[in-house]
Amino acid sequence: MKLGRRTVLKGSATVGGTLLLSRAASGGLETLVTAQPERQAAPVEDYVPTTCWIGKQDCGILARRIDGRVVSLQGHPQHPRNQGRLCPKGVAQIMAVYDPNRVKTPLIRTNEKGISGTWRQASWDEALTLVGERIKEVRARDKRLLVWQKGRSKAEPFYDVAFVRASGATGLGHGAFCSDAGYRAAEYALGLHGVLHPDFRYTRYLLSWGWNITNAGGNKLCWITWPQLLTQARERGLKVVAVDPRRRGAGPFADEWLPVRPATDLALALALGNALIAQGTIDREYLIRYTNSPFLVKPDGTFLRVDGKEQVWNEASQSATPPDARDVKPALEGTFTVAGQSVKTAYQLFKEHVARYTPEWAAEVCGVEAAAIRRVARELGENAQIGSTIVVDGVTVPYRPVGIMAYHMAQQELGFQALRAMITVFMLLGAVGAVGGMHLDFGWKVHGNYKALDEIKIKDPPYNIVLGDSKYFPINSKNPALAARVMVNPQKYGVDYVPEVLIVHMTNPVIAFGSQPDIVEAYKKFKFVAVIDPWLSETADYFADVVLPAATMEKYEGPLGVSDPYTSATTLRLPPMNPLYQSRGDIDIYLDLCEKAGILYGKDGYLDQLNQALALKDPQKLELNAKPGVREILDRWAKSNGIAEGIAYFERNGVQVKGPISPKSLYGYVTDPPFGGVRHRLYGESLLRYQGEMRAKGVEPIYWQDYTPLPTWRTPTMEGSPPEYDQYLTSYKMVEV
Ligand SMILES: Nc1nc2c(c(=O)[nH]1)N[C@H]1C(S)=C(S)[C@@H](COP(=O)(O)OP(=O)(O)OC[C@H]3O[C@@H](n4cnc5c(=O)[nH]c(N)nc54)[C@H](O)[C@@H]3O)O[C@H]1N2
Ligand SMILES: Nc1nc2c(c(=O)[nH]1)N[C@H]1C(S)=C(S)[C@@H](COP(=O)(O)OP(=O)(O)OC[C@H]3O[C@@H](n4cnc5c(=O)[nH]c(N)nc54)[C@H](O)[C@@H]3O)O[C@H]1N2
Ligand code: SF4
Ligand SMILES: [Mo]
Repeated sequence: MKLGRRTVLKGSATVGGTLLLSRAASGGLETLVTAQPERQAAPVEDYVPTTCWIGKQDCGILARRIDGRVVSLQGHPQHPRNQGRLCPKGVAQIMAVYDPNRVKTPLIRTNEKGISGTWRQASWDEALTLVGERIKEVRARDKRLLVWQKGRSKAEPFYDVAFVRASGATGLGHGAFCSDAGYRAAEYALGLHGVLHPDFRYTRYLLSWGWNITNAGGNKLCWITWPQLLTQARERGLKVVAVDPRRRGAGPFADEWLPVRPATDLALALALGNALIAQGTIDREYLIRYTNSPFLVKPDGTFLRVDGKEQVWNEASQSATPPDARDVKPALEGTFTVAGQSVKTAYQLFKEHVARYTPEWAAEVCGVEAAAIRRVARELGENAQIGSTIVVDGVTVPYRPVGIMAYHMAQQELGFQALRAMITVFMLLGAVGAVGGMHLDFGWKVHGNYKALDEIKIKDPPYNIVLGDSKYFPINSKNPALAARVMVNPQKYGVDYVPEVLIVHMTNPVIAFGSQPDIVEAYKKFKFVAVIDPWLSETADYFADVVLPAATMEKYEGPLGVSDPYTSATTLRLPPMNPLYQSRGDIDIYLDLCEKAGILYGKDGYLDQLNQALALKDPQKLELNAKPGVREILDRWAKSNGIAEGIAYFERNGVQVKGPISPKSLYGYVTDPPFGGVRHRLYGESLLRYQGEMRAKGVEPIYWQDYTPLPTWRTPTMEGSPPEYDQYLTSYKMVEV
């Protein structure tokens, strides 16, 4: 069979940085490459850009089409996150797109809930009217009765922000089962929203701490980007130490394996801190200037304050002064007497605290030999080259080429404190935000939680279903399983209502969230459940009253930030063909659902919220009394962001690569002001305050025991299991799923 001329091929893929791509009529989009006359009879082959839909990091895709139908997928060469590659899952998603078991029309349940469903097909109008009416009815009584449960969000402004605000629903996420404890630890300690990754371009020594290198994600991303950067770093001589109960995840990419006993990572991190101090590889300058290490702490564990200001011991004047006093020379360690009371620096307390966590002690707890812990500490200390600097793109930055990748380490009972302890190791080395050091996000942006998590006002009941600001979980990640427990027994937690209507978006809580019995019991209590999903997930099968079939990759979605650590970029998901069967794009569904629920138009309606969430500027703002199409909204977003061509730019190019990220936003030491102007918290004074308030309010130790100002080891609850439970169950992702 004669195929049409390929419009995009190696070598001819770009013209002046622009891809030549055609969109045939079936996509409803303009054809940019005119077909040759002789091709008209032959099948037309072309490539259109879109974005991976099945994964987490929105890799760029060129969808190869024949006569407008997608036949295979390949990586977008200019996309910073995948640079022309796709992972096995990315290539194979075409099987999911054409899966005959997709839900093909809206479904309405015909049997009772709590068992596998029987269904009748419905029109979109009937299904959306039903869901819209239930939303309208429940909101009129009490907005708290409406819950929106999401999984991954592929268009936060449309879903998490605008829909939640317009509807007043309580929004629940899945992060509590992923890495939210790590996010909270990092936000609290350093002010950044992320968990931990290395500066791969410069790092020379990496702790791959519970990173499943050959199969899964690491911090924030899905798969391809980190392994690409890792292999390049290996070629430059990077040494990798894997800390994992399992060896296979790191495969051939690790030089050394520390087989840690599951859920003892906190103990190991504390012992590394102990060894670093013992061997003296401590970045005193960083600790004094940029952390609360020199702050003076009173015997009750709170900071010494004068006129509300924390104090340091000024070695120049031999007196307590504010940390920002002129010519101050703060002491890092020591015990001093101020106004008749004995005070210690926070670092002194840390040093005394970790003195008990020797490598020998940790060896007993984690099963890693003391000598190996000491060796790793020594190698960290040597490689960190404390005091050194390097020039990157003309900017002089401290150079500490020791890094860590840790993400799912948050997924354990002591996850919050384990991550704090890992962060502390790199604080001691001065590697936070250094060249080659420990990084957390793509750019050095201080998150609102740095302040918010330090200023929580613990309230008395009644509480909301996620127990936000409660005496039970002051630091709170809106855990859906906790909400489920609360729904099953609201009185126990001081909650005076039970939600009635649930919308489930892109998540399968019955399978993905623990504990399953709690989720199942709670879901039985919802009077009405609508599930938006391309498939009949277990959650839909057992609990949906209505299933709204979402399209897979064949839809508009975004905007999506697709920067890698060194390159800033944005993209959109574009439909390479029309939605299959009667499925529809999620955003289309929300627009119609809001209309049916009476929350689309007018002030504070969904369109008004979209204007704010997408930061649309005049003249691109949406009219508040007319329903736009999704393509039009994204077109306005693009124009509002200075892309004169609008969405057509993305339809041609797939991705907007804005260019390299400047060292001044990448490296915390040299941002203006350094580290965004916040002091890193070695010592968590507010955690101690929360503990005190929780105890005063009479809650049981299980709630407050881990609110300690310094990360503190305790034996995990599972160790108290009856002796016949003599195995550990650990989990990990697999590349093929
Ligand atoms: N192919 C594929 N890729 C994915 C995903 C997917 O489903 N499939 N999911 C994406 C998502 S949502 C995420 S969050 C990321 C996650 O990606 P990763 O952060 O790499 O997480 P896991 O695969 O869970 O791997 C965690 C590693 O921790 C080890 N481990 C288990 N228990 C312990 C312990 O107690 N201590 C230590 N030190 N190690 C332990 C496991 O053996 C495993 O090697 O992957 C993303 N990428
Ligand atoms: N058993 C188990 N539990 C886990 C994990 C695990 O590996 N195993 N990993 C944990 C982690 S790290 C995470 S992040 C969470 C993830 O858990 P979830 O957030 O529940 O994610 P998934 O299980 O991937 O479920 C996604 C659902 O969304 C549907 N879906 C897919 N694409 C779309 C779409 O475009 N639109 C809509 N509306 N729906 C779509 C899928 O059909 C599926 O039913 O689970 C956590 N819990
Ligand atoms: S790494 Fe993730 S986003 Fe990228 S192609 Fe694979 S599944 Fe898709
Ligand atoms: Mo995750």
